[in-house]
Amino acid sequence: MNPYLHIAQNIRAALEAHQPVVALESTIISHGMPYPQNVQTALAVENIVRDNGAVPATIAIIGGKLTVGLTPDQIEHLGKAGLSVPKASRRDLPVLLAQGQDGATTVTTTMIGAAMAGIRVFATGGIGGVHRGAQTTMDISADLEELAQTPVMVVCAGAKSILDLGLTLEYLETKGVPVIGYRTKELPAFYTTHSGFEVDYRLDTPQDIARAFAVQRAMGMPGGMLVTNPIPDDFSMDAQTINQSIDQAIREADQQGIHGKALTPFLLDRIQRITGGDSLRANIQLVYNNARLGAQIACALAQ
Ligand code: PSU
Ligand code: MN
Repeated sequence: MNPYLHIAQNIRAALEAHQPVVALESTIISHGMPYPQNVQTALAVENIVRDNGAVPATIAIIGGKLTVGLTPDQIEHLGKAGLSVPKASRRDLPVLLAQGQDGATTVTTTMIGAAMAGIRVFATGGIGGVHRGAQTTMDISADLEELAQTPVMVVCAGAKSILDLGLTLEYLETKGVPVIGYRTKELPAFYTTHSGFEVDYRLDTPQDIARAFAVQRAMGMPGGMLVTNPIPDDFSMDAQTINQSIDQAIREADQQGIHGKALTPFLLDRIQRITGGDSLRANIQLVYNNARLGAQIACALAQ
C-alpha cells in the first residue's frame, strides 16, 4: 500500500465488491465556488451520486495523504478554508505530500488519486484547457496532459470560453483523447449548450459511453476520455450575457497581471460577481447534472 495514499474504508469496500464509484474533485470546492455554497454543493453532489446507484469518493490531499473518500467534516474544512488551501496539480504533489500539507485536487490530481484507487469515472463541472492567448503565455492546463496519460473518464459540461475552445480540442486530438458529446454533436460551452465546435462522437446512452471506455481499457490505451454533458436547458445562461462577463473578467486578469494557477480561480470568481450569482447558479446545476450522468456511466461499467 502506498504510504501517501489513503482510501476511506467505505470506498475500499465498494471497490472490492465491484460496486460503481464516482470520483469528485476538491479544487471546485475550495477555489471554484464561494463558501458556503461550495460545501452545500459538494455534499449535494455526493447525494446525487448515491441516488443514482453509485458511491461518491471526493478526493483531496489531507495531512500529506492523497485521500480518496472525504468525510463531510473534511469537505466543510476545505470549503471554509477556501483559497488558503493550496491548489494542487501534478507538479504540486511531491512537496505537499512530503510536507504533510492539505491540498485541493484539480482534475489532474483527482484523476491521479482515482486511478491509484481503481476508480474509473470522475464527475466535475469544468476542466482546464488551452487558455485564450496561450500562443504567447503557453498557459495550457495540466488537465489535458493527464487525460492523455491516466485511464479515468472525466464527465464535465464542456469548456467555457475563458479557454480557447478550438485549441483545447486540437490539443486533445493530438494527445489522443476521445471527446464524447452526451446526446449532442456540439461541444457544450459550460454555461450554455452552444459553442460552435464539434465533439468527436455523439453517444446517446450511459451504456454506449461505458462500452467505448471499456474498449479503451481492453486496447491497453494509456489515457482517459472526456465526456461532455450539456447544461440542462432550464439552467442554460444567455450567451451574450455570459460571454461579455467572461471577456470583462479576462480583461481584468490581464490588467492585474494574474497568471499561472491563480488565473482560473480569479476568472471564476470575477464571472460569479459580474453576473450577480447567475453563473454560480448555473455552475451548481451543471455539476449536479454531471454527477447524475457520471453515476449512470459508473453503474453501466460495473455491469
Ligand atoms: N473550471 C471550473 N471550475 C473549476 C476548475 C475549472 O469551472 O473549479 C478547476 C478544476 O479543478 C480544474 C482546474 O482542474 O480549475 C484547472 O486549473 P488550471 O486552469 O490552473 O489548470
Ligand atoms: Mn494554467
